[in-house]
Amino acid sequence: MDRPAQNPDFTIPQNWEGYTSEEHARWNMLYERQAKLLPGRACDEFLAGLAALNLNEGGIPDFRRMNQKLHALTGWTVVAVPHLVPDEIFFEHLANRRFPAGRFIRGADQIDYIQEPDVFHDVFGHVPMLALPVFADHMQDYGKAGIRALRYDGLKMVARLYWYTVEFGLVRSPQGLRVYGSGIVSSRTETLFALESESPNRIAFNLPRVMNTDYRIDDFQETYFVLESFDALRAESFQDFLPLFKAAQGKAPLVPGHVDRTDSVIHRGTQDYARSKAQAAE
Ligand code: HBI
Ligand code: FE
Repeated sequence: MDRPAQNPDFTIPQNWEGYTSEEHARWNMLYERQAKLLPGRACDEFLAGLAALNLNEGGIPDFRRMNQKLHALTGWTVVAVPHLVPDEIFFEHLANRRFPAGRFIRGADQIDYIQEPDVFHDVFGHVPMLALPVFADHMQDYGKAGIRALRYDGLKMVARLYWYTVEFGLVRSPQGLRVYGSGIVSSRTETLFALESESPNRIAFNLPRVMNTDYRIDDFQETYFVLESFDALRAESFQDFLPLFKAAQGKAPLVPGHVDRTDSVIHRGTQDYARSKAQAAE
């Protein structure tokens, strides 16, 4: 599985027939665990997308079958890639309504933490939201914005936007806060932490604020940003980011746990978790 022949756009065949029964069983276990946890915690849009795509037909989804459903809903398809792809390749896929997904599944010894996105994170985590038209359009806009960002020194800023929304976003619902970010919904522990822990900040989404805030890649977030709605995300993101890139030039980004006096704070975190982790590392 380690060095498959690769196209210039980094795609490879999924080779669905190549998965072992242990790998399919691992998908089923992860699926069942999250499907039980997410009602009342993930937003309705995510749960509707998950239900529409039949990702529990038995084992790791066959992208060919899944794509028939997804493409009919929003014009997106999922393509298999071996690992993380270069930024420009990633953005080019998104700008053309293709989502690059890892085809390997995490090992039995890494059920709760993986470094690189596997098929469970990429498919269970990302694809349900791609079945929602406004989010599907936003993801394409994001790909186009990413291509421009590479030209204008804005990569870090668009990557932060992606991180704090697509990967680790929360959204308000009439019944309370809900998760939709793929890094959260594909993780049992982070679903509970993001919603129920006293430790992290929960702050209303604000585009320039988010684009100027560093993030952690190796642990739970110190701050989660909360959308009013997916329409609001698309509306705010559908703008030329160039003035924002320029305004940020030469300024240090905010640290992940920062709370600003201009923030609309929903929950001021204790940061007990981050502090205990930092102490343990000393
Ligand atoms: N590649 N396969 C894959 N998945 C990603 O999420 C990804 C990537 N390459 C680059 C990248 N993400 C970043 O550019 C964005 O998250 C900003
Ligand atoms: Fe992801």
